[in-house]
Amino acid sequence: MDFKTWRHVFKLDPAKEIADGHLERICRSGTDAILIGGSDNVTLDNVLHLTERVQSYGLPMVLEVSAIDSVAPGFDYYFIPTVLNSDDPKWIKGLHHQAIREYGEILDWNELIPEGYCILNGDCKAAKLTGAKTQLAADEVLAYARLAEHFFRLPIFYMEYSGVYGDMKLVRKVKEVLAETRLFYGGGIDSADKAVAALNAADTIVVGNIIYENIDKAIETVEAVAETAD
Ligand code: 1GP
Repeated sequence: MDFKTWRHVFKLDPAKEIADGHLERICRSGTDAILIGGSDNVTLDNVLHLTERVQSYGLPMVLEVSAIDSVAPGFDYYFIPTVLNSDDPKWIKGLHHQAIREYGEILDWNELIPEGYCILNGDCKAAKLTGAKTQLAADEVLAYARLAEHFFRLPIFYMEYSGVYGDMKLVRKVKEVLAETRLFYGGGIDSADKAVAALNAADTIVVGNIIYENIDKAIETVEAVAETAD
């Protein structure tokens, strides 16, 4: 199992309710992995509860860590965001330093995958929480991508439009400047067409909100990706 081959990922928010039947459809949809993460009200309890429910389907599971006290065992990977376009060091390396200070001796470094986040929707919770500077010109975004790949050597660069569908022209441009670093795109994918267009621009697409709004549409995004050649 290698996250570098994933093309479609569902992101489940531990703070949101999901019925068993819907969860089953998500986990049996053919998606490459389940990412568990959110920006609000993520607790150890709700992470553990959701993990337990997802585990039985045997899919690759990732915890995207947003708070140190909600880290649970049992995941294949722990994705650790560093928000490149925040000016608050806490979100770039502060919480990370704190966590390593506490758990550095027992961490399995092979399970930790740092993600260079570039948050591009100023209205989303993550942008507000981290004070991300989202009004960026294309060359600023490209410079963050290059910073991620060539300076920090991050395995993932994540263009996060959470809640809105992003600028695919810009996503494509970013893809052109990345070679080793994998480009994740997330935000506003709520149909087969948008899923295909986003996958044509990025390496991996992340589908979140629509799971809770329209489960049929969510499933369509996986089917559409499956029909697209790798
Ligand atoms: C959110 O990037 C993901 O972190 C997915 O975005 O919820 O808008 O699908 P949506």
